[in-house]
Amino acid sequence: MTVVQIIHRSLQDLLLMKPQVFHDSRGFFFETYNERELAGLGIHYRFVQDNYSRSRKNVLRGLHYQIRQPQGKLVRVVSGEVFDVAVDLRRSSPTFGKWTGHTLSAENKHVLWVPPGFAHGFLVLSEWAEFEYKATDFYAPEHERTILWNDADLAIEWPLSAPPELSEKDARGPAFREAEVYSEPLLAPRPVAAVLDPPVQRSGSSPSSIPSPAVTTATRCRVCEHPIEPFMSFGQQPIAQVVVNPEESRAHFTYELKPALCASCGLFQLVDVPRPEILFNDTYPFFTGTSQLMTSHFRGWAEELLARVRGVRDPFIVEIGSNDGTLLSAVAERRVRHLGIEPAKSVAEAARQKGVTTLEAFFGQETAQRIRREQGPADIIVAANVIAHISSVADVAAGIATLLKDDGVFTFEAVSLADVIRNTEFDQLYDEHVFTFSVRAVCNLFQRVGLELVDVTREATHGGSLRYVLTRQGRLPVADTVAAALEEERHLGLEDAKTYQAFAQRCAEIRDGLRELLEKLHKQGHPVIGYGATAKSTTVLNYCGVDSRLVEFIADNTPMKQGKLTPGSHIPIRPPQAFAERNHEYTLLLAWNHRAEIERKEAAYRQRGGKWILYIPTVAVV
Ligand code: DWN
Ligand code: ZN
Repeated sequence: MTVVQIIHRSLQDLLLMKPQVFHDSRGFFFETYNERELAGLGIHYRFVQDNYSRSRKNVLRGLHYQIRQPQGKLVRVVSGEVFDVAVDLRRSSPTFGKWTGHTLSAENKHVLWVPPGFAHGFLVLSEWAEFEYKATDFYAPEHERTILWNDADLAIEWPLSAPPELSEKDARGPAFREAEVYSEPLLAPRPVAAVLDPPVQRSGSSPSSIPSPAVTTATRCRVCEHPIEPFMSFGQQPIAQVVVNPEESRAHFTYELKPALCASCGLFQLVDVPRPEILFNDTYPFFTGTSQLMTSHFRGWAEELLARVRGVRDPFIVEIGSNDGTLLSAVAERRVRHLGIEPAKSVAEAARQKGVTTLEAFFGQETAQRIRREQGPADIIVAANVIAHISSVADVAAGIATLLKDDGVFTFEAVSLADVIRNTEFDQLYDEHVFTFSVRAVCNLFQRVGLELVDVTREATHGGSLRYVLTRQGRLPVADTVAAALEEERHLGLEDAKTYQAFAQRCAEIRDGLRELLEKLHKQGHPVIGYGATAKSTTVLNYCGVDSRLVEFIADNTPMKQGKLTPGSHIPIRPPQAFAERNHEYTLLLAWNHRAEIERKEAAYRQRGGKWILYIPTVAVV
């Protein structure tokens, strides 16, 4: 569709366009849709459904919208004439609550782009009208909502000559004031074609099944909607845990890894985030149980949780992101009622084999309501290294508040922002870690849903994590640990932009230092082997430009990763035996958070003079 004129931009993001029409003696021709043209206008959505209707004069259809799976619509009239209305329902938009009306007809051939987040409707002005539109998401009746067409606050000036003909549902729509609106900002997609070139190949999910938009870009904080700006960039990065089959195409999907700090609520977040379905699916290769340390850590935590519900009748423990069931298996063994929620099939299957009841789903308000309805409220909701992975974290928080029993406890662990900044753990930043939480940001986030942070403790796992305990407001006394942690963050300057500039500078120094060291060893003819094909290593290898020239292979004990190549850098991944047999002198320790365990397992390497290359907090050979 060659757009010859943008006629109107009456509401934020809405576009009224006039396509180029070619007339000759036979009639006329015009393109009704052209992906590239629309991308040029900033419309990067993939359209998944076309709808067509015919209606008589004075029929009014609307005002319709879907509160979840919001649909963007590209609308036009094929025959006749309508008065087409869109109402902006996005609270974060400067035109929230405003309406716009346009005449669309077969004659003027105007095309209207109604972005997701708007209610839409039309009134037929001609004897009959045929109306067609493309939608960016599927029809979902359970999420469909209506606003009363003649709501007094909206005061839409329909060009009516008689009372309109309405469906029963449309005649009974709620007033705008009572209607559900979009309280979270709807993130605009980035150009999909540019980043999917050519797309990644994964077994069981063809590239074309990657839903659009592949990457969302936040210009506002995902929780408080304050504008955000990245303070640095780690460049284009592949998906951290899509290990590549050597036989398959090596071209890969990328997104730009660039973090930002919300100056209002203190939430540290990535600006660009790939869609979760691309990350967490049937080929997700991270299994908690690959580490003895993590297995015993989760066993210990499970014991603490079981102690908390001792004496409670028929307690119910829910884990969000239950992975391979390492934590819940201890609960299942005691025959305590439990439910693991895990969207990645690969690990969910492993959990079921351990006797853990597992629901394959993403967690949010909707899943929470369903579980509460079917199984009752939870005494404990637990989550390890997952809350920070979900870009719709506000919806997750709401879901937790829904599912939790009145005197229930929500406890979770996440990598600590203080540690990431203090130790320059830049490799903790990758697609899965949408957020890196500070205590302050956690307080602000959960306060919104009536949950209070009552305790926070340090855990040594993953290079420095925090374990948070929350309850409904005022249920338990707040431990001194909370004020102490907040004070420590202030002292570290976590609210200060300069802290992040200095962090960026240190990251660049590590990148240059590591690269220099690896180049030097290469020139001297020393082979370097990597240890641990971690998600973190994807950031390190791609940011520092390290490939199989500088690191011969990476040893890893995860069967699903062995025989594959690392994402982007394409370094072969081999089982730990290959490491033991290589007889080399230098190893880049990419799983540095498991250093003690790995050094113990590979004691023979040290004994024969092997050295470890570290890069956190600075580049060192030990
Ligand atoms: O948050 C996350 C954390 C919990 O786990 C996820 N987003 C993804 C994942 O991150 P990671 O891959 O950086 O985690 P790990 O635990 O540092 O990964 C360790 C890797 O090293 C695994 O691939 C297993 C491997 N390994 C090994 O080969 N031998 C680990 C140990 C302990 C070993 O002895
Ligand atoms: Zn914020």
